[in-house]
Amino acid sequence: MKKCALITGITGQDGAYLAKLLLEKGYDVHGVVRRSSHAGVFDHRLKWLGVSNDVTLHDGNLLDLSSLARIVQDVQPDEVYNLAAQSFVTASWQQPVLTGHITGLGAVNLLECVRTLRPQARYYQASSSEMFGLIQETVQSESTPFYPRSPYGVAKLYAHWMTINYRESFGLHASNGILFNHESPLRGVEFVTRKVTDGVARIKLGLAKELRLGNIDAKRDWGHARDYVKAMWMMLQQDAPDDYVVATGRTTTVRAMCEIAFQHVGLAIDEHLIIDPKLFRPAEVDVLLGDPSKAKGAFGWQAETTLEAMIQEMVEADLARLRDTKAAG
Ligand code: NDP
Ligand code: GDR
Repeated sequence: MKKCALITGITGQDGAYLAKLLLEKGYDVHGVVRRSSHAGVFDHRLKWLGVSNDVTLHDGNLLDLSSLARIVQDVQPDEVYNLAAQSFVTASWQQPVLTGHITGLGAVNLLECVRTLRPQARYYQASSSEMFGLIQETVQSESTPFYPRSPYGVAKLYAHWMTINYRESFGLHASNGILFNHESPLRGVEFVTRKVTDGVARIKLGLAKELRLGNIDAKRDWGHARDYVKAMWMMLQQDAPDDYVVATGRTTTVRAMCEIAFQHVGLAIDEHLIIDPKLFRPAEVDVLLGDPSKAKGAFGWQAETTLEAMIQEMVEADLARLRDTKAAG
């Protein structure tokens, strides 16, 4: 019997990579998509990966429990991956209530549907290293205390604890993946890696002169989304549900990540990079560095892609995309 997976956030970066992985493993893959006035462009990431015709999409919204109930009832999934969220940290100060509804309470809407309609399904919650926030320990593991620094981080922490609560209260097979930053050519352009690779590609092609960034002293533990979705799947294959940190174990400043991109195309960073105080955040997470040893010990997961290889792949993808756009227009 084919296994059946339901993915919320299937049109996002991770949703697309996870859909591809599960299709390769022989799953029947279903995804939740919210209605958009831009019909037709919503699944561009799935198209980029060549899987848009192989997944079944259902109209629904994490804010609307009735839509999720209908979908869970129809699909009867074996595995549910809750990847949908308002996921941009900066936007969470501009829309803190909406972020709380989608990123926090939205997870509970889905947990309720699983609990009442499909309790045997295994559930994955997309938790985040943003929950660590103001760092209490130099290297963060599953036992590091949380101290979120943004409305997004607070909302994620609520969903994280509700996932644990549903596991302990109702015996659901529900796991939290505490994922550190992960990127790819499918990353939204508002996030710093993709903003940098897109900006560097534009400068290289003569379409822009400068790149404006905020706090380039912040440090992040960056991995590749393709590697990280494997960890999500592996978590749900374990006999017992649990919570796992997923990270590379290496941290790098935004500036050093930027240098990789500029060097790749032979440009000097100091001739193009401008620091814009307007892009600094009301509260910053200065440094993140994860310890993935629990995931490695439990199911052998480890990051496969270096930061250098990933940034170069992203720059090349942005160069190709911009050249295509230029040629077409
Ligand atoms: P993206 O921002 O690329 O994707 C978010 C997805 O959520 C999109 O498909 C979006 O749909 C969907 N969505 C947003 N609001 C709703 C809603 N109300 N109802 C239904 N769907 C909705 O995120 P990523 O793929 O990067 O991340 C996946 C998950 O992992 C997120 O929960 C994120 O917070 C979390 N995470 C990400 C990390 C990272 O570094 N990437 C690290 C740790 C956690 P639409 O296309 O319509 O906008
Ligand atoms: P983050 O990712 O907030 O860690 O959340 P982002 O790429 O947005 O920021 C990383 C760091 O770069 C600094 N920075 C800038 N960031 C952006 N976006 N734009 C800029 O111009 C800029 N200049 C400097 C930021 O201040 C920050 O320190 C991501 C999201 O995917 C979350 O959903 C996820 O949970 C966490 O990663 C883990």
